[in-house]
Amino acid sequence: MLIKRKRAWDLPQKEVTEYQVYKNRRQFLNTVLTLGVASALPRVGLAKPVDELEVYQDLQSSPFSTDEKKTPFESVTTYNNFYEFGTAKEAPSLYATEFPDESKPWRVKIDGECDKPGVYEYDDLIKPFTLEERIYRMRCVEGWSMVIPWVGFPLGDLLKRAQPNSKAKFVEFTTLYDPEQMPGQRRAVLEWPYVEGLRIDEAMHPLTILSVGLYGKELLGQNGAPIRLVVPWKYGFKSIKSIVRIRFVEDMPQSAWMKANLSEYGFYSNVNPNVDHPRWSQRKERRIGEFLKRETLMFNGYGDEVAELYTGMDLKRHY
Ligand SMILES: Nc1nc2c(c(=O)[nH]1)N[C@H]1C(S)=C(S)[C@@H](COP(=O)(O)O)O[C@H]1N2
Ligand SMILES: [Mo]
Repeated sequence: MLIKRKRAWDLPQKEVTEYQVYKNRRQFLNTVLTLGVASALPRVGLAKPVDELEVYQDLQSSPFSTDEKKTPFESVTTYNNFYEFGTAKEAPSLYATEFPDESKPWRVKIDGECDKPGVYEYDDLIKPFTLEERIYRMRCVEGWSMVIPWVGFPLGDLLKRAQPNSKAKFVEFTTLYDPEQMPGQRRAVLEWPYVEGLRIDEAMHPLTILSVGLYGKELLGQNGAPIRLVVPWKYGFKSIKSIVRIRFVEDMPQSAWMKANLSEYGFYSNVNPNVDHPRWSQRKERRIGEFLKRETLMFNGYGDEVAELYTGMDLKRHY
């Protein structure tokens, strides 16, 4: 499944161009940083060269993919929210360049209300699954959106193997806690580690994936390497990055954002143009790279697939 490819000439021309743009920007940033402009800032390393990223071969395509124009690789990898590396959009691409530390094994614990809990090495965790490309819209609660070609597999396939029991009503996800690698965790921006949660039926829904890559290659640190959640009908903050624990629980998990401000960030956080954020409207959004705003779609345009999960629920109350 995975083949290391380091030659740009193996890649389709369009992607080569995107890489070139990306690399030029990296070089620029590295020059700026070497000149000491940002010398007071922690852990500035050289980015893993993009043409050394692992390339996934033979990805299965998916009927869930959109054919909308993809947001360029450069934007997807330099305009990020990953508060563990700082709150500025460019901070993750600047400070996650050596993340995750390859000398430390990445393990994911699966536990809680299930019959087959376990701790898996990253490779063993993903080995059983066929990787697909899923081109999804992503809508951030802040009012911008992208179209991202993820690589991943349905979360439900992994959850089923753990055999959740009848008490498993929710699934809780936890990001790595390691302030040495994640300088943002040295400041109390959120309660660390970042935690998110889904109802079990949301977690089992075929649109919900664990992602291990984008644009056909392994994830960069800034996008939540080596493995992150993607839930395309919910605001982006539900799609928790760099996961180390997946736990089946009976009670609704308290996410990092609920703890930070429950009146602004609820548990469900379904994309909904009719429910405003207390401080701004959610009617419209700016697709990164576009000038005019677009209408925000109910469930981010995935209503045909997911609306039935919420039958009978007042989505203004369960925001
Ligand atoms: N651990 C963790 N996961 C996170 C975040 C974060 O700060 N920490 N930010 C979230 C937000 S607000 C968004 S919009 C998406 C952004 O994903 P991307 O940078 O890969 O586009 O990641 C989400 N997952
Ligand atoms: Mo977000």
